[in-house]
Amino acid sequence: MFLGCGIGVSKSRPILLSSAPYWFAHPATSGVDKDRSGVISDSELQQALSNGTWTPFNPVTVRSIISMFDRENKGGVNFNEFAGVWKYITDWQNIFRTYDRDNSGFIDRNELKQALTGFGYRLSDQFYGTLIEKFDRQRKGQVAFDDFIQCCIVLQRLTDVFRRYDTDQDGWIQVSYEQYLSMVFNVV
Ligand SMILES: [Ca+2]
Ligand SMILES: [Ca+2]
Repeated sequence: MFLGCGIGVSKSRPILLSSAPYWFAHPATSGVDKDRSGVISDSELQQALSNGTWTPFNPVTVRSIISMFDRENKGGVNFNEFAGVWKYITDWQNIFRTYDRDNSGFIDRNELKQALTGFGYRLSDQFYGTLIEKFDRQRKGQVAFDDFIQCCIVLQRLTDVFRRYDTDQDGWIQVSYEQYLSMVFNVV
């Protein structure tokens, strides 16, 4: 999925263009750290990633991923943290390929259902329609690699917050207005 290394890229699928050990050793020399600051910024990571189409990688997803690994809140990741970013994205790539059963480069509604069911979610068919509608940035009725990651991140965060309140785990919670606002602020 990394671009910019002079190797061809598939039009329809995210392709890993560089071997991991090289990146672990020297993201700078491979061109990700464009300004050679020692920190990979959002825009540098975004430029290094491909969602398998010719559109830019979802900036919201890039921000989510950077913030997960940016321990000092410096607005980017250092080379050590980048190793974690690399593994995280590679893991997602493997998951994406596993569930993109028809190799279309997109996750359709059925594939999304398979994936999320595999992760342990129990959601109605109607809600899968809602998810596709929310995360399908390219308006294709299915989600690309970056939007699939985003969908899973948001769903996971919302579920974690819900679970904190659902102490008896019956799938129902009763919250006050301010509790509700706090729940949402935890995610947005
Ligand atoms: Ca940089
Ligand atoms: Ca597919």
